Amino acid sequence: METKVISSGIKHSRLPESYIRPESERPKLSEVSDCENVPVIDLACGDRSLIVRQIGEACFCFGFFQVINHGVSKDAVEKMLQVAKEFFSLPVEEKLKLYSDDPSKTTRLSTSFNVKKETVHNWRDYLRLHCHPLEKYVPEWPSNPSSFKEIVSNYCAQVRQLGFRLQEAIAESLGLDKDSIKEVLGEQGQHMAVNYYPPCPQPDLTYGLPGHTDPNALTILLQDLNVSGLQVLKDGKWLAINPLPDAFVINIGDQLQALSNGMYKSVWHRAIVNSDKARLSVASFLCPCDHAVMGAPKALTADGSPVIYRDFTYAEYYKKFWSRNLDQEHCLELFKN
Ligand SMILES: O=C(O)CCC(=O)C(=O)O
Repeated sequence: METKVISSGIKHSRLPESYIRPESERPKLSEVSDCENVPVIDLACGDRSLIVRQIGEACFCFGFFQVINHGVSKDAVEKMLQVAKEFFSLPVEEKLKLYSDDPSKTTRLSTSFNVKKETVHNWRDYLRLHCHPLEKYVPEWPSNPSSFKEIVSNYCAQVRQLGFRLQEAIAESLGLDKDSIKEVLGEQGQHMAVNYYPPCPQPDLTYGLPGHTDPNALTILLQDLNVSGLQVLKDGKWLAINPLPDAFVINIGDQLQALSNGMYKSVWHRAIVNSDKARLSVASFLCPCDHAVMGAPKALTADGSPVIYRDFTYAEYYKKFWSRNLDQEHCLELFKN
């Protein structure tokens, strides 16, 4: 029986045709090496200027970094991963009650990326939730597992605070006032993608998620400790980011690239799948409010540097992003001056 999702318990011995990438677009896994120098930043090191400097260097050179001693409790993280596993282990009929391929729905289980737009699918199911304000969205979240709402709300609230601390340090690293980025982004939305990548019969022919950048401001990614799969593009080469205990991977999103006038890179990243283990990741996205206007702060162009992107609202950007396929040209290119 065909189902709409791939976490259906059905074992595939061959990759279905609709997931097979053309030869030139395949992940070429034998050419990927481990990233040996991932910036790992200790947020509790007690030296604020060191943290700001390390974050600035990481955003400039990599567009991503990992943080440890980040203030999100171990208990919250462990419970988040556990309840996510329990959700994806539910009978497929139960999960399908939440299924939708409409990106405008604020709570939905879906598969691949944008099934109605794409020509080749990705080996991923995901639960996508809007998370702020919690009291607005929690009532529509899954009530099975019964602990889901409480565990995920607690995790979201802690991750949000971490995101704000990082945005302050990022602003300072650009030589701006610490609150300036938060002020531009307004009352930030928060979304979560709980990604589930079942074992895949032919991982070299497909992706969990193909190379993309994130359309939001900042992404806080929790990786399953036991299974790697995240890769980032650095100097034209894909590098594997192996999970580090008690760490989050932080990605600069497209909006911070625009706000930094292109100085900080919205990093290209992708998720690959493997043949014997399911993998889970939890991405939390901080998003500007809809009417926030993205434009380089005057302080960054006062020396006569060209303004790279035209002013646009986040609502305009987000609509454009979801009207396209994930592996097209970078959406930010469409907003260049
Ligand atoms: O699963 C991962 O490691 C990456 C997830 C991701 O890039 C996303 O959810 O946008």
